[in-house]
Amino acid sequence: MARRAVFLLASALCAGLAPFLAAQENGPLVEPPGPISLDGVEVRSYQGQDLSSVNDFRENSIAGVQHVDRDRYRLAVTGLVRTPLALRYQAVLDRQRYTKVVTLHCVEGWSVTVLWEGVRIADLLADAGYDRGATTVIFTSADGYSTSLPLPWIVDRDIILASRMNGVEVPAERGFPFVVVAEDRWGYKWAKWVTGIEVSSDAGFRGYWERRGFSQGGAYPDPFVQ
Ligand SMILES: Nc1nc2c(c(=O)[nH]1)N[C@H]1C(S)=C(S)[C@@H](COP(=O)(O)O)O[C@H]1N2
Ligand SMILES: [Mo]
Repeated sequence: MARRAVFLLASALCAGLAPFLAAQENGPLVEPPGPISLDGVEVRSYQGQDLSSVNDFRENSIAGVQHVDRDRYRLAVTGLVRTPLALRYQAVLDRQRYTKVVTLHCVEGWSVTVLWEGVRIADLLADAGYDRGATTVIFTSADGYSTSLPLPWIVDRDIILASRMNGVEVPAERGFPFVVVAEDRWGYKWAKWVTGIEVSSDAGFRGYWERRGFSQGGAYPDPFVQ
């Protein structure tokens, strides 16, 4: 009796395992991951305009791709402000959002046109209570990168800090969690992996590439070497 029970149990187990064993023989059950995992379907045209792909950029960052932990992330808004801020990722996302189609031109000669979505930097600065006499905003990043842009220009042009591109979350390769959409400025003004926004009166501040000879204003298509 006991032997029969063991036999039945063993048969049942084998029958149960059979489909899994068969699947194993037919190859892996999971598709191999693509080059960049996106959380949705990328938008490739918007209001009749063709968009580039999130993958059309050339990754040439100063210290390679940064992987920022979304739970531990804080966006610091500091400098000439009444109340310095340290905003969680979600706290930034929860604000009023804006979209724009903007082209990034890298000094290497390539460009990408993308539908960007994010928050107005001016809104973040207003929350911190910035000094109206300040001239400059300095951006700092997880990889030690830095660059600056004129404060009045950021306010007047509704410059955004983007968390989505072509309808998907900005991937690590493109600057997760936030990238500055510095329209009409060369690509080196588009800080990726932004961790700090500092309000300053140092209009002559020179960031990573500016210290290495790139123009401080960075206006496109003006010459970028001074
Ligand atoms: N933090 C950080 N942001 C950065 C850079 C960088 O090296 N580090 N490179 C800049 C340059 S030169 C360009 S053209 C754009 C786009 O770079 P990508 O093609 O490497 O994404 O990001 C800009 N922002
Ligand atoms: Mo660039």
